[in-house]
Amino acid sequence: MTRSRNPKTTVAAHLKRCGVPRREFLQFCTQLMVAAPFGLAITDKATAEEVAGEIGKTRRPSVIWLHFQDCTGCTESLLRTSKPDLANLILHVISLDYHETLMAACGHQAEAALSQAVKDNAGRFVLVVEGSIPTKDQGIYMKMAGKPALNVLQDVAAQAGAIIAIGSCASWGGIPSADPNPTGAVGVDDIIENKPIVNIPGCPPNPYTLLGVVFQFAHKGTLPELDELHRPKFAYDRVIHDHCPRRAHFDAGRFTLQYGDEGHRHGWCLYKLGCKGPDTHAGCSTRHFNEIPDVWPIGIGVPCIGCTEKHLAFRVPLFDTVPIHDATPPDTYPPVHTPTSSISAAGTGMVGVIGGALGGAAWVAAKRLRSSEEEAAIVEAQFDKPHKDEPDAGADKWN
Ligand code: FSX
Ligand code: SF4
Ligand code: F3S
Repeated sequence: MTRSRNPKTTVAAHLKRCGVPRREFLQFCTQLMVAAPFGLAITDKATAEEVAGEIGKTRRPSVIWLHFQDCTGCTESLLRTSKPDLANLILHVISLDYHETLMAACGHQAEAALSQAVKDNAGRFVLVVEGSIPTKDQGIYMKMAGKPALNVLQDVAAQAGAIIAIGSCASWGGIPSADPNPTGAVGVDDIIENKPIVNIPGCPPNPYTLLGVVFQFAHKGTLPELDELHRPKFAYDRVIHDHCPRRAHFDAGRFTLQYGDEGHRHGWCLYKLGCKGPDTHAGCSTRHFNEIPDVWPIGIGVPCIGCTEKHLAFRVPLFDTVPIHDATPPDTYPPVHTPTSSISAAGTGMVGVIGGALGGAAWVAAKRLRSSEEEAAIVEAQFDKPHKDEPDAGADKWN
């Protein structure tokens, strides 16, 4: 962890002091722009330079990260990038002030670190919650420092500026809440009220969605627009099926029927293996994991299980199919196969006329271009010439 002693340190000042090359920071900003091309105030800029300018002057956001019932996959997806420098950079741009699996401290030292981090950043830190919270039997199925984890969450959340539930477990229970849900596992918003909560479901989710929300909160004090499940719209506004590379096979009716069959080897659609892509809102089909092309479930040949949807993953059996809502049936294709016929003599003549007309139009356009260039030169010359009434007429404007 890279704990900042000065809570007012900006991202740019911290990176500079730590010797992080600006080029790496620009690459990071480019990734953020790709993850959130619209709908996020922090990336709503024309270039990565401008995004870097905005993020650079932001105070490093204080993040306190608590673990509950989880597999640590969300943390892994944040830090197991294919480029070690990037993981290092992420730990520089945010101030990760408490994270059990990344800190050296344990026992009493860890407890002291948590209360110190909360005290130092009260009212402005972002609380990231990973994992579901057990509520059955007064929450005794998970304890932290001798207290039910449920109570630790309530205490820390009361001091937070905003809360992000990272992963499907923290959003609505995830795997631990699968039937029969022995621990009474729930998501954060079933417990905490009167605090802004953003759900970033996915098992695991894309880490850039988290970073985008953290920076928007740190920079503007606002959260991005959310959908009815409190997911940021910029990352969950469309279904996987809309941008799936196997969509052409779906439309053509070419389906994998079992793992390892001919269709599977040819990369055909996985719908009949239970792919939930047509009913799952997420950006996985365009924003892959670990910065490696095709690293996402369907890219490696397994169906989407709908891990970003409350009603799908760990609720609907893996091989069950979902209803198709908005797919374009093949019979509405544009007429790409228009019937062709042999060209008649009259037709050849017509082609000649059309060709001649196009050539003529090009010649006229060239003439127009030439004359407009000439016009531009005349206008330019007039602007360059100082007006006789100007006080500094004739003076060198660039001295
Ligand atoms: Fe695991 Fe996180 Fe899944 Fe859950 O991600 S990847 S089980 S969403 O809480 O660690
Ligand atoms: Fe892709 Fe699944 Fe849709 Fe097939 S059903 S096109 S594999 S998202
Ligand atoms: Fe999850 Fe489906 Fe993406 S299973 S990771 S939403 S492809």
